Amino acid sequence: LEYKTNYIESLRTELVELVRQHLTPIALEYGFSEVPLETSIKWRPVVLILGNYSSGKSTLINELLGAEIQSTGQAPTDDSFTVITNTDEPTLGEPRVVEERDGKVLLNDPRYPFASLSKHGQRFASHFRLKKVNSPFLDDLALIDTPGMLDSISERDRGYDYQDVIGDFAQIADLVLVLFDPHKAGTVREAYTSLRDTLPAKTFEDRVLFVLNRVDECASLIDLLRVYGTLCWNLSQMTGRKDIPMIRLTYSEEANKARVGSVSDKDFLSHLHNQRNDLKQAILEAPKHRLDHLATFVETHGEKLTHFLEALIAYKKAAHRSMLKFAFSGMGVSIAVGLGAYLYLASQAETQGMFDFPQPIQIAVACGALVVFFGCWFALFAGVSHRMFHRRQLQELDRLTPLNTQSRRDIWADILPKLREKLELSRGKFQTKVVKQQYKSAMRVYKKGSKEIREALAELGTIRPPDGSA
Ligand SMILES: Nc1nc2c(ncn2[C@@H]2O[C@H](COP(=O)(O)OP(=O)(O)OP(=O)(O)O)[C@@H](O)[C@H]2O)c(=O)[nH]1
Ligand SMILES: [Mg+2]
Repeated sequence: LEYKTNYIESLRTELVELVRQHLTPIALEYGFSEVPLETSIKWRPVVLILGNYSSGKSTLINELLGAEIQSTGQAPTDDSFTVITNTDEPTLGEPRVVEERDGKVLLNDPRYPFASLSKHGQRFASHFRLKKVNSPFLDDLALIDTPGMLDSISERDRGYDYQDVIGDFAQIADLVLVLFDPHKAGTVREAYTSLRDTLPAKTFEDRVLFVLNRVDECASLIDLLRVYGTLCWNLSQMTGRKDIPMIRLTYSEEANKARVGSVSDKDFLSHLHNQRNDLKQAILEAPKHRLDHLATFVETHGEKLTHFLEALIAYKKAAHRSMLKFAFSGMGVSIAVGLGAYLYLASQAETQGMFDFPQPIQIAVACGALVVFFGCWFALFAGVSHRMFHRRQLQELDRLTPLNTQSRRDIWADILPKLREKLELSRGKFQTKVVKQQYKSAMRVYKKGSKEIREALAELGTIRPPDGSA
């Protein structure tokens, strides 16, 4: 197990280093990211907790930490994003908040992975904070509590783009929990759309856990089934799929006990297995997702950047071909001009006795005319020809690279604006050698990095402690 941990750690370091050296410079140069790519993956494993307001996010977090760290209550209680992580030094005593940081500091601190969130502005920064808590639950991971999703549009004026922010956090997170409660099982759109748009499709199912929380508040088993059905229906409307992701059914024993004036028939609860502990276990396993997350990270960025560079190289190739064509036609015309000059001289010599030079000189003069004409042709029209080619290319960028698979088409849609910008700004003049070098290096990381890590993951899957429980 020790070996396994060390192995994971060294693999992780190696991968982060590969990204830093080979992918980040490209991403920065072409504007795919404002901060080094590895920023979001170099920190600790992160669990992001999303959900409707009052779905019990903070209650769950407090239960995991073993102390009242987050405030809880009916109605929207907390409109902040709170990162909860361990203390730098081991701190004895009951779990409590040992240190707090506010958003502005947090966004600018290079030790944390949140630099990319600075773009969401002041309003977001003032709704962002970090708490260091001395709870053993945080030994291997950090939690992020979020403001609840709201159901009415008018309530959503938060002063920053909630969906975008969620998307950015989701990219940092190794595991995303989405909590619903029986009262609002219909409000799934706000979270779902931003998750779908930012998380790579192939890891979506591994990385997102759906939870129907507060099930103790259902009036009866029938009521629970109705709520469950509603949630399934809404999720499938969102995903466009008929198969429903696994939804864990949980409730807080404590909150349930504290409920006053309960009138519901709670007999059904005794038949229902509270999946609270399973959920806790799943959260504790978030660090295991880190390698997979890294592999996917390298693959997504590798694929995107190599496709972009591939397009630049293809552009250059086409430019080269077009220039060659231009030169050949120029050569053709020049030869005609040279030949014309020669024939003219010869005929003049014969009929009028003018230009009666020896033949070698006539030929030399004709060649001279040819060269001068070609030179002028080139000087005058090469620029025009390139501009025409450039304009034509910009109109049909889609033809630059093969777009034969859906995933390539998706990536293409993503990189097209940047490609257009790069070509327009450089007017198609950039160094092919540099781009080719970048392509080679990105391709190596993309193929090697993801292959190595997938193999390692497969291997790790086979290493088990003697009791076979891991
Ligand atoms: N019966 C019952 N009540 C719960 C459960 N979980 C939370 N509650 C109560 O529901 C209310 C809202 O819980 P919070 O944990 O504050 O919910 P939240 O998702 O953090 O809400 P916001 O921060 O406002 O988005 C509190 O009064 C909790 O005591 C549960 O499983 N069962
Ligand atoms: Mg809360």
